Amino acid sequence: MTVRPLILLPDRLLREVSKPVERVDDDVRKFADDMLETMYDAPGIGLAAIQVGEPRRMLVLDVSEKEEERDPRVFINPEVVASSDERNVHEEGCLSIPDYYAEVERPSDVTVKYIDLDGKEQTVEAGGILATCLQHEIDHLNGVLFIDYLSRLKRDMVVRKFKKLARENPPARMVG
Ligand code: GNR
Ligand code: NI
Repeated sequence: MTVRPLILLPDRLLREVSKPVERVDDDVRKFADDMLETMYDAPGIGLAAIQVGEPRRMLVLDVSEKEEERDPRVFINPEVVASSDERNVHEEGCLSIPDYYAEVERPSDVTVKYIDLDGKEQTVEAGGILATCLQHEIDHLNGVLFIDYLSRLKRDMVVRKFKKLARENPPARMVG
């Protein structure tokens, strides 16, 4: 297992629409392991593949309350097939937008269809933080970020701040 570097705003990769996983093989399972290790290392409660630079429709999450009782979950080709009219507001953050948090309103409950690591189709009915996190991650697979739900003023302020940070700290490059 390997912790992979995180892609940060304003990297354009975060705006890519990820591609469906064609078959669940050892490469996919190994990549899911790397994603989980990267998520726990960060630490975060969810991670989409594009956040480590791979435009595949895969996400991992662990919304367990206690750190000792890990509950790693992997969702391949996930799709929201139903969402509640009821909405709730939750404070969100994103590993690709470090140290910025804002309230986002989303459907409180969603039904998500996905493929598991055995290649089997599954359905989960999610509420609470699981529903919020699944929607946040599935948005990443479509190139959507939580700041897209904020006012244009707030979003532009965040994007400008991260552009400035990127100018001041250009990414280290491999040499040789
Ligand atoms: O670690 C994370 N916490 C979080 C909190 C509220 C709503 C969504 C999230 S997901 C985030 C990790 C991340 O950026 N996943 O894409
Ligand atoms: Ni995120």
